[in-house]
Amino acid sequence: QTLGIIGVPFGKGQSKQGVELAPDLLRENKLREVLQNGDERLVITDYGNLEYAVDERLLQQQRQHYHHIRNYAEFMACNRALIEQVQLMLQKNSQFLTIGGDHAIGFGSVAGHLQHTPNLSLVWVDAHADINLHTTSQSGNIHGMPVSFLLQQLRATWQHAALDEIAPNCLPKDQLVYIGLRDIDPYEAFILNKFGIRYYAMDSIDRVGVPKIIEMTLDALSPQNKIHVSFDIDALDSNVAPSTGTAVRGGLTLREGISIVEALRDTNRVQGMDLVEINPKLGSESDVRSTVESGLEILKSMFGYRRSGARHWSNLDT
Ligand code: DIR
Ligand code: MN
Ligand code: MN
Ligand code: MN
Repeated sequence: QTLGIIGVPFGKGQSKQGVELAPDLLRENKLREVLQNGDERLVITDYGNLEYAVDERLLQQQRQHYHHIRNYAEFMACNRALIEQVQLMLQKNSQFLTIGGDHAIGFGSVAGHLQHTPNLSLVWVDAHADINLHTTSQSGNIHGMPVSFLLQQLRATWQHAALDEIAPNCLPKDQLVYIGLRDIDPYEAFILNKFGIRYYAMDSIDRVGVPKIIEMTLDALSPQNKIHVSFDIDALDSNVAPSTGTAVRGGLTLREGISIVEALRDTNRVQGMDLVEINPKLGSESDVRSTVESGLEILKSMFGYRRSGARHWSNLDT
């Protein structure tokens, strides 16, 4: 069992300062120890924080086609580097963890995963659908758009982004499931419904509960596929994760979040995970502390200690 970790201190997918501090803050708060949990069979390699450089071609794409959304060139440069980094981590490790930064990096993390493992399913745990197009976004913030770069059925809307060059493998819409949604933009609702994308918003969770939601999620995804879990901390209720840029009340309890992650882990098919949108510059000191603690609990449930105390190891190949 080997786990590669990359920090991606990218905050230009939205406009609040602070998300870029999260990777180092989690490290300072014993990220490694939490994941390791005294089990020497887990070998953790921390690759540090991702670096990237913007080039003239991206600036030109931005000027010509994407000037109405913020920081397109930086977004692409960062994700291009992340796509390479994820593939590198998967050549050397059985699993990887990407720590944001804002959710704009969900594009590069999942796209890199898809280039290594084309048969991939994606579970996007979030208050938001993050599926805006450059033509539908009301905010201009790219952290509200990463899913549209990933989906086969939507990437034509990014025709000037050269996606077929940087990430030829993409995700079919039936291999995506959302959990936790409760703040969907009107155009996003249109897209979700038009394409029949599966999403379990908070009202579904209220009606049938997390175990049933997980059962339906796993029924929908190809059983042979590896799984990528992209976890936006704002999926959790703002009382347990207040320090995040777009907190929405009425979210998952910490226990529901842990349940979701444990159940996905128990499939032994999770090969990659993201944890994004923790912003230590928002809220009080105790808000930050509880948000970081909640994030660490979520990560622990995926890679570290189980509440049952059981330690069955997955048979994921390197
Ligand atoms: C909104 C908010 N849908 C947007 N998105 C957020 O800006 O496109 N995503 N906060 O995490
Ligand atoms: Mn998100
Ligand atoms: Mn969100
Ligand atoms: Mn967000």
